[in-house]
Amino acid sequence: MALLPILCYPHPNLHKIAKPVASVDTRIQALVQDMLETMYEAKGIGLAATQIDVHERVIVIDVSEERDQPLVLINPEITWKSATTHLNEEGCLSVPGIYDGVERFDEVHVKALNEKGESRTMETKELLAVCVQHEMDHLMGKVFVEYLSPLKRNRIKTKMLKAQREDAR
Ligand code: K1U
Ligand code: ZN
Repeated sequence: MALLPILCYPHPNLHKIAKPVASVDTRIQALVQDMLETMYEAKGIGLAATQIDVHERVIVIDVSEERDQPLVLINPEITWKSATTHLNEEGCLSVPGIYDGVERFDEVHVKALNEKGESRTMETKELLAVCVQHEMDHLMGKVFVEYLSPLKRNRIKTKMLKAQREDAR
């Protein structure tokens, strides 16, 4: 297993659109293990392959308190969305230290392959539903700050670039 570097906003590769996984083979299973290790080490509740500069439709999630219920979503598709939405506070491992409100569907049903290549449909709500929507946005090249106003987004971009310059010194 390996810890993988996480791309930081505004890295241009965060805007790449991920391609479907053709086959859940040993390469994808190794990628999933590395993504889980990286997510747990970063203390995140989710991670999309886009964030580690791999542009294939793979997501890992664990919203459990005990951090012992990993979920693997390969080629995820939302099959149903609730009529209602809610403003939720979100963070992102690619935008460290920034939290803000994003409107998300309250519940979504998602069909995906697991790490064994088996197709499953999950009915999600609360934090899991928010996390699924956030991670699926990453696979489409969208970072949560793009839901914020241009003013806020530009301030965040400037702050991130300044922090990255200081880290590079
Ligand atoms: O995709 C990511 O960058 C992971 C991200 C997932 C996420 C968090 C919160 C709402 C939606 C999606 C994180 O894990 S950020 C860090 C974190 O653990 C966290 C932040 C706020 C609330 C709950 C958890
Ligand atoms: Zn994120």
